Amino acid sequence: MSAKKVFQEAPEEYVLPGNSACQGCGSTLALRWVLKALGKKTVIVNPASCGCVYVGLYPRTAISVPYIQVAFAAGPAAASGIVGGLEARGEKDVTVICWAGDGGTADIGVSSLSGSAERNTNYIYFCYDNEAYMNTGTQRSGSTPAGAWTTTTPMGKKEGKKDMALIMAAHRIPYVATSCSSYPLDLYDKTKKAKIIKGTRYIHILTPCPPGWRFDTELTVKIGRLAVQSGMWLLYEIENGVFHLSAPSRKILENPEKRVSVRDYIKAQGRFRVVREDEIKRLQETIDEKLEKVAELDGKPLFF
Ligand SMILES: Cc1ncc(C[n+]2csc(CCOP(=O)(O)OP(=O)(O)O)c2C)c(N)n1
Ligand code: SF4
Ligand SMILES: [Mg+2]
Repeated sequence: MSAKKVFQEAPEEYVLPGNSACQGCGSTLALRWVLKALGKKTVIVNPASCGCVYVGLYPRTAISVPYIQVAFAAGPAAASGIVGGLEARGEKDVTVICWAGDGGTADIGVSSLSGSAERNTNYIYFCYDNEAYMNTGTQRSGSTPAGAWTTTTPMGKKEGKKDMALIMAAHRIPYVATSCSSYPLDLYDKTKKAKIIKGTRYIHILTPCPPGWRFDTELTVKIGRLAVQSGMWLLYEIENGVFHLSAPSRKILENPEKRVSVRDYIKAQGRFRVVREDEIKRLQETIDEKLEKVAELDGKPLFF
């Protein structure tokens, strides 16, 4: 769908201006398009994160849908309770979502999230991934990529990024997707699709963060695009276990000349300043190999 059509179909804004996010925050961009796709009959459960800060302190709020803030590890458990309550009241047209950061998802909330997926709780879980614990000043999470500086990885993280989307797919839930705040139409379409599916749906969104990733605030959209154009971040869907690459990632796979080098992505951000040239070369080889494997998977079931 084109942006013009989205604004005709969903003119209402649910993320209000004047919120307390940093300038250039990718997370608020993503939430804006998610809520446009879901509409006003949405309940948001938000575990401790930057989201709690930019939505604001009671009695003020920066979003115009019902919202509850819960303890860091408890997002999916709280969402499960709300889903159960709505079902008991016979409310069928309300969408319950969890809006959680990558630390809340890949680390402290993963047990509760896995439990909800195992029960196939009828909700959509969104992980907005700024690749560190940003609300508390940039500590590493399981989702921080190798090489990235954080206050707890001063020489660059040694371990790789935990692949939460694939972990969630292994729960055999009906819908898993990845997206990025720099591709709002991709995010809008995937959220609309997820809205009408029943059961646990999981959407993992890469959301660049200027202060944590160390780039200028006007570059947020560009950095997210470089992540996808370099193959560092893949956009795909896994519907009922079948893997499908999304158009922006398919484009770089089918047209290698349109692929941006990993070096361009790395050098655009201060958080990777400790990464050496030989490490960038190795990372490029890893990405090239990953893209070859992904080409073979496209259109096929992921698991036996
Ligand atoms: C049990 C517990 N430990 C630590 C905290 C402090 N805390 C609040 S938000 C946060 C970081 C959240 O990181 P993430 O989920 O990635 O969201 P982001 O802040 O990056 O948006 C931490 C450590 C807390 N609220 N509760
Ligand atoms: S620290 Fe990053 S994620 Fe948090 S509000 Fe600022 S830009 Fe957004
Ligand atoms: Mg985070």
